[in-house]
Amino acid sequence: MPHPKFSCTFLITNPLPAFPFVQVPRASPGVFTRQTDTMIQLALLLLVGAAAAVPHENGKIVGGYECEPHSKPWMASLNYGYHFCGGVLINEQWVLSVANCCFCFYNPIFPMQIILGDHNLRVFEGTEQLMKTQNIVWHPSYNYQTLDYDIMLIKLFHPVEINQYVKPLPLPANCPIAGTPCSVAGWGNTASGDQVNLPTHLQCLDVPILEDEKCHNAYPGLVTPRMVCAGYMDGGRDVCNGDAGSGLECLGELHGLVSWGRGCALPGYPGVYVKVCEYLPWIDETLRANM
Ligand SMILES: [Ca+2]
Repeated sequence: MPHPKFSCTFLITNPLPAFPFVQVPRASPGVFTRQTDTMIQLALLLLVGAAAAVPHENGKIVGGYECEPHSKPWMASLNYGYHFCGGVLINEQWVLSVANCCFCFYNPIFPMQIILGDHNLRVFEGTEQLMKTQNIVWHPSYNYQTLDYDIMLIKLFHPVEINQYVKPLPLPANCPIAGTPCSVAGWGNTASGDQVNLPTHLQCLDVPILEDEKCHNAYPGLVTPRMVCAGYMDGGRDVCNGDAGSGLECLGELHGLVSWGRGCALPGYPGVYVKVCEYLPWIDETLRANM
């Protein structure tokens, strides 16, 4: 039986999570805010173009480095004229991201675009492919409070042109093993505390997969079998707001998607990622049902 297609207008009837709970989603600080607790307020702010005035959380890829340009050709920017989340190109017409990034409802006048092949967000480099979305499929079990099943698929309006700048990342053959070296990239905030410093150039960070035991100890009762931790227990290096939906690449495969965490780069609180291997049947079914 095909999974139901969830429209983002689903959000209209669902208030934003009443923060604080420990699972702070890592969508852009301009979009997701601890202080704003109703849809209406946030929608109005965005509709009047006041996204920059929305209070922000701390956030970023912390402790990373500028990626070699176009070394992550599957990297997508979910964009409303400003970057707010990441995504991963998994074939010529589909991008995988996290459900907590789905803000397509908020700005019907300027619908979400997907930008591929980018490095410097502010400068046209001739490598970018701007895509409209044809369809967005949330996981039907997505829970915005626990962030379980935090995954969504975006079908692009047209297939991309595959080249050295735009290329899909293969889905994983198996589930990730602790200690595996991985890397993650994003245009999320690079400042800490209450500062905001959105980078123009794509930032990279190398992170190992962590043992499940460490992940559960860091977030007792909050880590489901569909989540995996990656990063460093001593803090200092992590992903953060604006990096949500970015892909965790391990040995040439997509093993995770940036989902949530407590703060960013705090000692004892590593990043929590969607464990992509758990969703292979759903991805397969969804793609086949939406050919
Ligand atoms: Ca650019």
